Amino acid sequence: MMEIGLVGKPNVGKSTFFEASTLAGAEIANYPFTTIKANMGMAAIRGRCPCTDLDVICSPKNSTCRGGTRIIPIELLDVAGLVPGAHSGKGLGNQFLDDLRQANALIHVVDISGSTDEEGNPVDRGSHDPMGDMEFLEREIDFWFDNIISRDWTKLSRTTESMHGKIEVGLSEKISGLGINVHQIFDSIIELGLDRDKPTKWSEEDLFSLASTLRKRAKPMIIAANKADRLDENDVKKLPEKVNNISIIPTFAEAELALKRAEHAGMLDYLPGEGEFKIKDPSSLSQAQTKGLDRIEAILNTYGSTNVQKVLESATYDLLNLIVVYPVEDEHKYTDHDGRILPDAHLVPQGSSAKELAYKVHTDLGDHFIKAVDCRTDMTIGHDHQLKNGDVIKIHANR
Ligand SMILES: Nc1nc2c(ncn2[C@@H]2O[C@H](COP(=O)(O)OP(=O)(O)O)[C@@H](O)[C@H]2O)c(=O)[nH]1
Ligand SMILES: [Mg+2]
Repeated sequence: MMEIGLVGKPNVGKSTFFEASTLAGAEIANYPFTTIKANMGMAAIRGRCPCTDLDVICSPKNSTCRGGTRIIPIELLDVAGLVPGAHSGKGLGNQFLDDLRQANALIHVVDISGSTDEEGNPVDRGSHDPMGDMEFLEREIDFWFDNIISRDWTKLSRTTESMHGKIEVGLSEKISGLGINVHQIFDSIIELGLDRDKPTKWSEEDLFSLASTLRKRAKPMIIAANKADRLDENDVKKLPEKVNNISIIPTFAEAELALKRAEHAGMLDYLPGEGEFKIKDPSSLSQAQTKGLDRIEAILNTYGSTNVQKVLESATYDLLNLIVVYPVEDEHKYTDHDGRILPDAHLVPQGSSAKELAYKVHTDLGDHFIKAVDCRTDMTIGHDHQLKNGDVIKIHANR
């Protein structure tokens, strides 16, 4: 399953974002290092369910459907706060960084209101420049990658050179588990213009550049500019769309969590990502609750949503370029062998072929792939046909 890591210094709202997205019990408190152990939970992204177009009533298995919107689970990891120096162990930093090995993408949660210093201690609003946090975090993760790559580098580079081996292969074995494949390593080496035949000649700076390049490929990042409610509307609107090619989305994690909790308690109807909610029984609310919900309503009216869902979906669809496809066994009824209609939603990289989908469903199905059928059009498609978002696919295999 796809995994996204929430990273950032302490006290920026990671656990709030996490709980709002998962409604699990991550601790929320106003001091650093509340979250000592990495916390994994199930969040969800939305996709358009084919049931509407195909005019069927679906019976999903690995996901759910709410009125034609498919809710697809993803894993979310709440990593404890990282401080400058984390890669060298400061604040238990390298333990926390190791939690990110499996992550496909990172959400960097920043306190955009500037009311936490670089260690995460509360300070006057606006007295800390959040732009500095963006740089430090990337650098920490680069250093973490660099530490892993540089460990026993002399040995690896010498052995590879003397055996006329491929350095990208040796490296990929060395850093297996970081979610980087041999092609990405090869491409990065070429991009940096490093001599593949002479890895013993690579300098420390070369290795650091390689670490940084690999990190950007393996752990693409999006910024949640959180606590945006503590900024003036004009300042929020003035936020750049990107910094160093990293997208920035203002978020209101606290408001999202309040809505989720109220929804959970049966006080209101609210669908994550939507720009409105409906209070079930206004007369049952306390004055404080009414006031709180009024504030949240003002946020939704101004910004369209709390943007928590938007960040998760942007990470999935824009950053990782994934699409959702629906493999089925019966191409006319769109069912699996149990008769469930449109059972599974699979997230696959844009450009994936029908055969790659077959492998994702089951190794056997990939090994014995003959052809596939696009169930929406009834057209036969070959093994290298590129899938589109929302495709419903029947795979024919030799058994
Ligand atoms: N104003 C405001 N405060 C927030 C927001 N998100 C989180 N907080 C507060 O920031 C503090 C730290 O949040 P927490 O989630 O524990 O941060 P973490 O250390 O990064 O996990 C808590 O007091 C939260 O209520 C937000 O969107 N707006
Ligand atoms: Mg936390």
